[in-house]
Amino acid sequence: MPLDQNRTEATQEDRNEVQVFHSACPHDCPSTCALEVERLDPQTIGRVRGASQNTYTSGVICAKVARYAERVHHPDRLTKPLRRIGAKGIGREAFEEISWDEALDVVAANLIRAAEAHGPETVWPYYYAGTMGLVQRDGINRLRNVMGYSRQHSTFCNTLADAGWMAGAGSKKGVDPREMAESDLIVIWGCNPVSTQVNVMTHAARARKNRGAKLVVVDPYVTETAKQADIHLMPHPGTDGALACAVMHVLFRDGHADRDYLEKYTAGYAELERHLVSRSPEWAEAITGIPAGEIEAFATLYGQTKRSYLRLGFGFTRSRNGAVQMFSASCLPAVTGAWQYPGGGALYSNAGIYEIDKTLIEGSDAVDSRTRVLDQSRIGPILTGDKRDLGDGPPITALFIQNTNPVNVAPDLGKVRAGFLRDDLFVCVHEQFLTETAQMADIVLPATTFLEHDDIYVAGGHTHLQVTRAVIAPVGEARSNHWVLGELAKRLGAMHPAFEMSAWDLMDATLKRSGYADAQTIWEGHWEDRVEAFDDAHFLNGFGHSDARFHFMPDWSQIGGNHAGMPTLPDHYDVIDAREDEHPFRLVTAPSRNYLNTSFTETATSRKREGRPEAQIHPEVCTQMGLEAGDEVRIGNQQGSVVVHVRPTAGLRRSTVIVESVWPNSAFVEGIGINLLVSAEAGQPNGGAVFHDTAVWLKQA
Ligand SMILES: Nc1nc2c(c(=O)[nH]1)N[C@H]1C(S)=C(S)[C@@H](COP(=O)(O)OP(=O)(O)OC[C@H]3O[C@@H](n4cnc5c(=O)[nH]c(N)nc54)[C@H](O)[C@@H]3O)O[C@H]1N2
Ligand SMILES: Nc1nc2c(c(=O)[nH]1)N[C@H]1C(S)=C(S)[C@@H](COP(=O)(O)OP(=O)(O)OC[C@H]3O[C@@H](n4cnc5c(=O)[nH]c(N)nc54)[C@H](O)[C@@H]3O)O[C@H]1N2
Ligand code: SF4
Ligand SMILES: [Mo]
Repeated sequence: MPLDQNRTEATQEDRNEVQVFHSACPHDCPSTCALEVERLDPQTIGRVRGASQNTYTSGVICAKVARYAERVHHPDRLTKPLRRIGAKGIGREAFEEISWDEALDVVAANLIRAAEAHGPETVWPYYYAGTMGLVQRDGINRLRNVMGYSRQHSTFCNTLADAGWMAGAGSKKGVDPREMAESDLIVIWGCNPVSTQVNVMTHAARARKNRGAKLVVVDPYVTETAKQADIHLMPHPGTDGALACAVMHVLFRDGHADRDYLEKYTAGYAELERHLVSRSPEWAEAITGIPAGEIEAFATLYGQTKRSYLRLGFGFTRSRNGAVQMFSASCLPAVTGAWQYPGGGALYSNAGIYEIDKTLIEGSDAVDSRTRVLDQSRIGPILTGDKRDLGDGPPITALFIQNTNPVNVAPDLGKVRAGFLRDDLFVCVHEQFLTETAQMADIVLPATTFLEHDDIYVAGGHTHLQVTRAVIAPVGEARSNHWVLGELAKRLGAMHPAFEMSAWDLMDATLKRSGYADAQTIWEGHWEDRVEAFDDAHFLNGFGHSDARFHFMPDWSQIGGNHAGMPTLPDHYDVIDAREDEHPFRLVTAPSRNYLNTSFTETATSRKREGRPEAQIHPEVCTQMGLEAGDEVRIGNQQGSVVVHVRPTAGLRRSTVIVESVWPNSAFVEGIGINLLVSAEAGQPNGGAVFHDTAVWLKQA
């Protein structure tokens, strides 16, 4: 049993026998914090703290995970399998408890029946990153691949950002975030770490304290992160490409470009320099709304500071032009040569450094490349039969869902909801809580949390791989994703060695075949730091492309098929959902601080701190429209309209509206959430949801 082995490392805190266990935060957050979890007894956890020994986490975690006991031991945790006997979407009263055997038999029978009627592609195992553990998150792909079910292009989150970063740098890695402590200028671009990855602020604070480093934030509104900045640049959403070009215009114009570096490490800089001549700060002001003088001042500071660190987030990539936005910003350190210096360069994600062989976990040896691939963000159009997605293939008639809550988080919610309400659709949801997606299910299965199962975690935001074991016994009859997949495999006749293995053995085998130490060894040490040597992390041994250079003229066709019209150099790519007379505002649905996507929307303390869904609107716009704080406002576009309460906020441009997310639909005045307005159109060149790219109108409700 994992618990007995875990006990060997527990430190006896006091005579109450409170024991402290190592764990790692599984939530979909780049910080992947190393945790110390108090166990009060074999069923119960106490406080959760950040591991002080881990030099990235450095003892700091967000408030919502510090009070994780509230979530693990929540009275609304699902503890038994449920069968729906009432209407969809009305809540717990529509369900009755059943046994695990019965539940699994019903699920298997329905998947078999659907596949017999329409072929296996009619089944869509649908998942995302509710847990980031490799075994519990990605194991669903093994069932999919062995059974020939529809494949999934996972596009909720990092597809656009990845495309943009890979275009220039060619490798998904960057400078160790701990090196921020050695920077003189930290630029937090399109992310809000005070809310979304708190540890970035720890390391930025060190640089400010030790070196007097300046902090610049690029964000369309005054976030809690922007409040801490020395300079806050406030672009119209979706215009960062123009900002980046104007900064580079100044860098070349004023002699801040490092020509030796450009010659040695980059390709296309002569074309870039010519192209930038017309991209002046005045040109960018007209597009971004940022005064040319502010752009000049930032560009000069950036150009004069060798140790400049860009922390590039996801926020500015959640837009139709998101890949070009990320690519354009990522060009800056290649122009100044900041990559050469300690504390200099950039980080978007370090996901590329771990090199885990997931063949066993995902059953990638069983993939049939002819099986269709469906875009997860287009679940609304897909469930409502859009031929652009389905072609001549079968409709989706069965969904098996783990680790995601699409009825809240997916774009084009009207279609998502209509799809889930179809009578001919069988839905099984494996969840920790009766989310609004689970409420649409025919069968609901109770899931363990990370404190009740074993797993491996890598991190985009730092360089540690972590191995964890269950700290407490499963709550009620909750079972892990891995266990459920194994039980379904038996009933479906799915054959793969990993279905026969325990999660721990699968972790161990995966680590070994990836060239790591065994699971036990890493678990005993809590983590393995995969930090690269300076020259590798700073790309001084070359960038990721075959010519080892940073590309100012990317080949977008290498990244995705939908590349027509994309600019050949960094630029403002004008394909966003533009403001016009009918839709004079741009809506950004940025993450809220006390929720993590929709996780924690079930906990009372998070809900209390967040209050209710609100639209942040410029006070002058409120006055013009006769809106006061707390009034209801209707926000709409061609997809529909949503009613929320008004919060007048001076910290944004008049044409920007912010609705922090992701709330359950039921929290909104009319029972439908903000993603009703978000388009399911896929960003270029490789897809990606466009959560912050929506032109809207406002009306008094
Ligand atoms: N408006 C708006 N919409 C957005 C975004 C936005 O910024 N604005 N952000 C988008 C982004 S970036 C993302 S990543 C998506 C994320 O959206 P979701 O994928 O829905 O996000 P999570 O809340 O992280 O996780 C979903 C569920 O996983 C469950 N879960 C956690 N661990 C386990 C487990 O071990 N087993 C099982 N079976 N279930 C588990 C949790 O209980 C939770 O309900 O939302 C997107 N939607
Ligand atoms: N508390 C909390 N933490 C989270 C999450 C959460 O929901 N809540 N979600 C988790 C997940 S799944 C993810 S992917 C990460 C996301 O973490 P981030 O990268 O921080 O989040 P984003 O949605 O990408 O938005 C970040 C910021 O981008 C800004 N933004 C939007 N459009 C633009 C633009 O065009 N230009 C610029 N410069 N900025 C823009 C928004 O106003 C917002 O302040 O956070 C994770 N951590
Ligand atoms: S900051 Fe992110 S990784 Fe760290 S505890 Fe909070 S949600 Fe988890
Ligand atoms: Mo995400």
